[in-house]
Amino acid sequence: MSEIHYRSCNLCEAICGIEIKHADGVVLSIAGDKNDSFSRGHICPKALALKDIYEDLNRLKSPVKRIGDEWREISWEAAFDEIETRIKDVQTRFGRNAVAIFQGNPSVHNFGTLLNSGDLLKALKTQNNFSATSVDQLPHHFAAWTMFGHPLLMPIPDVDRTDYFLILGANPLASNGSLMTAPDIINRLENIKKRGGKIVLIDPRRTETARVASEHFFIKPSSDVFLLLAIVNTLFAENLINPEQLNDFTDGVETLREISNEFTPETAENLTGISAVEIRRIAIEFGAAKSAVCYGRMGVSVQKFGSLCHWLINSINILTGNFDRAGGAMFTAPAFDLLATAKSANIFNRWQSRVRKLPEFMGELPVAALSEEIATDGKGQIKVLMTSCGNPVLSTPNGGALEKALETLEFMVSIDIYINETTKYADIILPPATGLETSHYDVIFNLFAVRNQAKYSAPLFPKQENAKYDWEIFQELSHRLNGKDAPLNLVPPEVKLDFGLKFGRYQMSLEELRKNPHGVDLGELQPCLPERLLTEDKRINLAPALLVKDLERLKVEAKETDEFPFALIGRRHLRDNNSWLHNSEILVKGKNRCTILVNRMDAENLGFENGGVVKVTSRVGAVEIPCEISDKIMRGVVSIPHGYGHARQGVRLDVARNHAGVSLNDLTDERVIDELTGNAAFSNVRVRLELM
Ligand SMILES: Nc1nc2c(c(=O)[nH]1)N[C@H]1C(S)=C(S)[C@@H](COP(=O)(O)OP(=O)(O)OC[C@H]3O[C@@H](n4cnc5c(=O)[nH]c(N)nc54)[C@H](O)[C@@H]3O)O[C@H]1N2
Ligand SMILES: Nc1nc2c(c(=O)[nH]1)N[C@H]1C(S)=C(S)[C@@H](COP(=O)(O)OP(=O)(O)OC[C@H]3O[C@@H](n4cnc5c(=O)[nH]c(N)nc54)[C@H](O)[C@@H]3O)O[C@H]1N2
Ligand code: SF4
Ligand SMILES: [Mo]
Repeated sequence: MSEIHYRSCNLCEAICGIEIKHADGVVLSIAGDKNDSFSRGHICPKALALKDIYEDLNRLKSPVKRIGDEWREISWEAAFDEIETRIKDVQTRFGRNAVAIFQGNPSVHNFGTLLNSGDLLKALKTQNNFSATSVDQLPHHFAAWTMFGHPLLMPIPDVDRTDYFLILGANPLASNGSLMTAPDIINRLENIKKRGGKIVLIDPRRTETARVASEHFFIKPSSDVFLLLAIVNTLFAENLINPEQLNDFTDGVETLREISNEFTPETAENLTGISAVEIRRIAIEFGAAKSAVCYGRMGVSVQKFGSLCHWLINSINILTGNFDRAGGAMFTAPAFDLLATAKSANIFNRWQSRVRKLPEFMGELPVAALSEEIATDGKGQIKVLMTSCGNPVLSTPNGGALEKALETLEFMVSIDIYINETTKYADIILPPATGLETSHYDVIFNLFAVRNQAKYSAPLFPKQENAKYDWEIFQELSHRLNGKDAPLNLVPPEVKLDFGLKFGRYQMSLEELRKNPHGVDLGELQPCLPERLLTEDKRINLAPALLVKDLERLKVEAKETDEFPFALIGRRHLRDNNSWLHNSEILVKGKNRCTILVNRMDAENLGFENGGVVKVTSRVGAVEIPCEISDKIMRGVVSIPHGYGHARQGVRLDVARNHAGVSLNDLTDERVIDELTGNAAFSNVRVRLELM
């Protein structure tokens, strides 16, 4: 007899409700849950991979220890004993900072890791704390912290009610929405147009999302800051400034007027490739729309001026009165609120990375500094690395340099389910129970969702005998590193969750959520300012000093040398998920997706043909990759997806090996960053192309 299980898919930020038919421990089918109050039956092909992950023969089920090129299964006790001894030894000899940690993307899709990571960091007491944040959304956090008082207080586009959606550097039709949890995004976007609204997309590639956009404009990679400044300039010039209800608690409008004075649409035209006439029209339509929201994501975050971009995006919403009101950018009111007890604090530049002096933010250092911190001798050098839920060899800039550095570590431990491009360097891998074996509540993405909602999913299958959850591993490691003699008292994340729900604004409980496996809808986003602000003075700062000062960097023109005439950008495909779902046959089958997109005219000039192998060279490395000629990419720009490169020796991913591709991050440059925050600048990596 088959049974039905309802849960949320935890693979991306959309948290779609899924319906799983299963019998005798085997998944029979996975479909969208039509009764999920939020996702309304929507899923994407990746959800099917949950079955593959569960059944994957390459997935580790027991701790393993590397002895030369061999992996030997060891007991949890032996693994923890060795990790404890080795870490404490290095800390004694070289100090706390000699032990570093990197936490990757799936950490935020697992409330067990998320609610326990703080304790592990406290136990490690290291300033060498790295995560995927600094190859992703650090500039969003920086803008939120400087303007609204807390890095997690990020405004979300109210897509369900807006009349004008201006999107920069996001491709929700492939990514399913990011820092905008909006399952079934395609229908939410289509509905904007159905109500007579407009979607305008700015992207160097005519992406999947361009298909639903009313207008698409190519933009030269990394030039968005000039477009945004020109929009602000036009809003002032055309008297479209009207912060309305925000006036009472917003500072800095005049500073923005002065700043934007010199950045006219005419100056932006050459720099961006978008005509002054169009820039002016976009600004005027935005300012005049009944409601409008400007939203930018990865494409404007991972660039040299990422923080400036996110500051200006927020500013455009505020200046036009499209903030904290329906159809604009709004704050959420989640049932479990990570901000419930949050306070404003100085969380920037309290320490710097040792070698390049990159600034700390939120207790973290930029991961662009990781390889040099391992490879450069001296006091404070990293000797031990712990990774959890991450594959930085494939996901951080100049992965090749990191690989070399990992080989020199004294000790490395990875909490991960696979032996992949990064974890193959570990001495010990601790594999947690994952996916369908875990419970799920989204403590992060409900904070960034376009509707308030709450949903808890119980595990579908019990974890295997002797297996441990991520949170159990975290608690054991914290306990041992804290050196406590008392026995370890494991506390499931459900305890914190229940507490947070009960004392939260809706006074819910875990029990109530268990009774509602399709989720509980808590309504549309509501105006909440100034109460929700976390700045000390409860005011919005439209002109934070750190960002205003950073404008000085714009004066230094980027040189496009003849040596590297092309701008390289990344891309995501609906059936990829960063570096780690290529071991699912169902997701990788079909046409090779790891190609370089080259504009048709550029290809003609260079004599490239479809499918021909192209050598791509940057300052840091070279790869050879098949060419895909396209009209959908701007001239002078080429694109390669990230997350591939599985042919490396020693990787145990049998399916992925047959779809290996090359790693984009063998070309990206750890020295090219948003200098204000240290976030990696993956957009506009300079490269040259040669026919092989
Ligand atoms: N050039 C370029 N580089 C990029 C990007 C880009 O656009 N361009 N995107 C960046 C972005 S936005 C991100 S978020 C990063 C992502 O990069 P990373 O943060 O490094 O994460 P993934 O590549 O998703 O790798 C996830 C790892 O977690 C493991 N894992 C999966 N489930 C679990 C689990 O339940 N528990 C544990 N412990 N481990 C698990 C997988 O086996 C895998 O090793 O990549 C970044 N890198
Ligand atoms: N299918 C799938 N879904 C995913 C992921 C995945 O790997 N696969 N990853 C998840 C993660 S970790 C994240 S962070 C999100 C990311 O979510 P999104 O940001 O929506 O996804 P991207 O595809 O990276 O979109 C970035 C867009 O910016 C464009 N771009 C590049 N450079 C520039 C520039 O200089 N200016 C402008 N205006 N645009 C530029 C790119 O062409 C691309 O279309 O997706 C999440 N969802
Ligand atoms: S969009 Fe796909 S991967 Fe993301 S949560 Fe929904 S089903 Fe899962
Ligand atoms: Mo990400």
